[in-house]
This record gives sequence, structure tokens and C-alpha cells, in this order.
Amino acid sequence: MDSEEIYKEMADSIVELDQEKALSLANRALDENMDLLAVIEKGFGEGIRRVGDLWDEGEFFLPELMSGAQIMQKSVDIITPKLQSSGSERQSLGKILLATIEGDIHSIGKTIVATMLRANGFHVIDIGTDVKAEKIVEEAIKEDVDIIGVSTLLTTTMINQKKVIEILEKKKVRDKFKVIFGGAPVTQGWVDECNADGYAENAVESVKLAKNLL
Ligand code: B12
Repeated sequence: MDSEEIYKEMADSIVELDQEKALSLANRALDENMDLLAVIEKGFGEGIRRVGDLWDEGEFFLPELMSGAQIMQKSVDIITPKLQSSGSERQSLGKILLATIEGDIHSIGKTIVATMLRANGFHVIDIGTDVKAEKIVEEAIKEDVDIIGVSTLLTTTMINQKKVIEILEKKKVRDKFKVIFGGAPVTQGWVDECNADGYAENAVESVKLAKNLL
């Protein structure tokens, strides 16, 4: 089986909600020294997006969506230590605070972004999901980070991303931080409207963006 076929098997394992197959493929990726980023993006990531589409089309219900997400998370957890170790010995390129905004519990994409940033030499502080804008700003000031990254997957919570900028402006500390947004509904237009500093569509682009900003 070539890599493309294995990526397809990985995606299928998520759609089929077959945990045993997914975990065995994640271990195989480690054993065979596969490109782990491609494994996440083209393999398991493609699978969870298809699960989302099926949910959208009414083919899947919430239990299936949750089960797919859990299998995806467990598969990524197997790969993460190896991905991260490649960045651990380098000097830190900068400090980044990551959070999913208030009202939103989606964590998979943010966790992948955190992993990739760490693997590329950034010091990442991930303060979790459903985090209030006030708390994000408070932590960013306390930790004296260079970049604040705010994730959201829901259109209804995008507005809370904007709050982060508003609070920074109100506290007169906006120029101390670069603020980046991410998550499927985020666009350049939204970034411009909020006066943020950038957004990235995936983990690889997030690393490029962070490097460019610092
Ligand atoms: C998995 C999933 C879940 C899981 C989340 C598990 C978890 N721990 O994360 C569960 C089942 C819990 C869930 C719940 C819900 N979900 Co949901 N979910 C998804 C799904 C299928 C996949 C998301 C995902 O993990 N994608 C894979 C990752 C790798 O991609 P990603 O998240 O986009 O992240 C990448 C980029 O966006 C970017 N990125 C992400 N964050 C950041 C941050 C920064 C700073 C940067 C630079 C980049 C960046 O890089 C990442 C890596 O490449 C999507 C469908 C989809 N197509 O996205 C729906 C989806 C996001 N969910 C949706 C909904 C509606 C819900 C619920 C409201 C359902 C409900 N009725 O309860 C709840 C939300 C509850 C809440 N308050 O948050 C909708 C949102 C619709 C909308 N437009 O608002 C979607 C789009 C499904 C759909 N098609 O309708 N969900």
C-alpha cells in the first residue's frame, strides 16, 4: 500500500467509526516513519471532515459525530509525542497563547496547531476551550506572550474572538501582542474587520504565520 492509500484508509477508519483500525493505522504511521503531518491532514483530518459533512447531510447524528471526534483525538494522541519531540531541543522562537473562545468546545484543530507550533520551536501555552475573552487577555499579559491565537469552529462564537481585540484595546495593550485567529469559519475579511493580525487555514500555515509575525 502506498502512502496515499494509507491516508485513505485512515480517513475511512474515522468515517466507519472503527477505533481499532484507526489506532492500528496511527501506530503503523509511527513504525513506518510516515510524514506525520500528512497523516493528520490527509488521513485522520480528512476523515473527521467527512464525518462533519455526513452530520450536515443528516446521515450522522450527534453520537456518531462525537464518536468520530474521539477516535480522531485518540489517533492524533498516538502521533503527537513524536511530532512534538522534533521541536523540543531548539531554542524558543516565541511564546504563543492558544485558546478556543467562550461558547465553543472544539479542541481538535487547536491541539494540532499547538503541536505543530511546538514541533517548530515555539513555546505554546494552551489554556483550553470555552475560554472567556477576558481570561485570554489576562493570561496573555501574565505570561507575557508574543502571540495570542484564538480558535473557533462555530459561526455563533466568532463574535467572541472580536472581544479579545476590544479588551486589548480598552486596556491599551493592543500593540504588545500579535493576535491571530483560526477555525473553519474564519476568513481574511473577518480578520480585517476585527483588526486582528492574521489567520491560518491549517497547522502548517499557522507555523508560517507565526514565523512571519515575529
Ligand atoms: C469534531 C466536531 C465536533 C466534536 C468536537 C470534539 C473536540 N474535542 O474538538 C463535538 C462532537 C464535541 C462537536 C460538538 C458540536 N459541534 Co462540531 N464539529 C466537529 C467537526 C466534525 C470537525 C471539527 C474538527 O475537529 N476538524 C478537524 C480539525 C483538524 O480542523 P479544524 O478544527 O478546522 O482546525 C484546523 C484549522 O481550522 C486551523 N485552526 C483551528 N484553530 C486554530 C487556531 C489558530 C490560532 C489558527 C491560526 C489556526 C487554527 O488549523 C487546524 C488544523 O489544521 C466539524 C465539521 C467540520 N467540517 O469542521 C463540526 C462543526 C464545527 N460542529 C458544528 C456544530 C454545530 C456543533 C455543535 C453545536 C453540535 C450540537 N448541536 O451540539 C456542538 C458544539 C458545542 C459547543 N458549544 O462547542 C458545526 C458548526 C456550524 C457552524 N457554522 O457554526 C460543524 C461545522 C458541523 C456542521 N457541518 O454543521 N463537534
